[in-house]
Amino acid sequence: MPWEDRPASCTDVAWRYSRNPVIPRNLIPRANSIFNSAVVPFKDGFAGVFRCDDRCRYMRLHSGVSRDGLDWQIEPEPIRFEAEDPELARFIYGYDPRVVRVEDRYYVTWCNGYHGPTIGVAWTMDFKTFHQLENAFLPYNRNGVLFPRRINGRYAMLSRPSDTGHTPFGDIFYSESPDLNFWGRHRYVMGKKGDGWQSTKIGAGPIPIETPEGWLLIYHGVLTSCNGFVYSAGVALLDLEQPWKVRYRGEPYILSPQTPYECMGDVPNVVFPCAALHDAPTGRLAVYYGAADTVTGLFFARVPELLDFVRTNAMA
Ligand code: BMA
Repeated sequence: MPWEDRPASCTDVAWRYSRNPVIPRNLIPRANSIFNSAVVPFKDGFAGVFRCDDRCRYMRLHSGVSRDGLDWQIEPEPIRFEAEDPELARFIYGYDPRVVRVEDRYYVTWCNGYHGPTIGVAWTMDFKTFHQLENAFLPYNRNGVLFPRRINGRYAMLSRPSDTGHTPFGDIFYSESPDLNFWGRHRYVMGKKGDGWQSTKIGAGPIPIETPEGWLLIYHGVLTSCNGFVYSAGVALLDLEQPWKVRYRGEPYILSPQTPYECMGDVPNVVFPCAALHDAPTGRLAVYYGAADTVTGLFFARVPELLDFVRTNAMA
């Protein structure tokens, strides 16, 4: 998987790939921007689902593959989800995908247009054919993030109920399903907090990472500045068997928009993590994030250091 050691000059818990952005905005023809995208290990390399906004500024999802996680071949044509029910098959828009392997298949969740944004769900075995399931929730909802295994026998998902627009609020909830069709047993996980980087709204980022101490969750938090929203990333640790219980939540962010490609673009001042590759034996973590709603960046961290960070920087 992609990896660079922390530069000698850096004391932060997360550090950027030296050749960011890892995916430029124009990697495929007719793309306006490629960001907020998700990747997983696949065969002897990697595969992913990418948010590509086109030059009509329609929000589309494209599949892609890579041998090294750095150099990507993204399909120039958007994914055509297969759905038996024509009600579901009519694709309106899709954005901010997450991808996870659960048991024998790969699941994609995304923000799916259905009378407003809600959480679309599909599965694939080969990243070529995608079978769409029912939307998980009623509109309006965003940031649907599946856990990588069943918890207490049920599929589990984090999500963030929202509104039709650029939602000025937002808390993370947990839901369960016996079959990925019917979702319920909704539980509150956590909401906006304090006066700082996560004081307006929050949303789950990459698939939660299982550790002996709990689920490590990287999430985004939003500050409303006099000049608009600022999106940063932070970490929390959720209970392993009851993930709606927050064990620790870090007070400082781990990444905020600071480089030119994070501060300048179609939407300035945004870092928006959607995927993480984890090498359990070494603790290495490579996190893919959207930058300024324009390009895709990569940052690195070590899971044991993030666990230490969340404990020693926990909020009351
Ligand atoms: C959110 C989503 C994201 C986007 C972010 C910043 O509401 O639309 O796709 O990255 O706003 O514009």
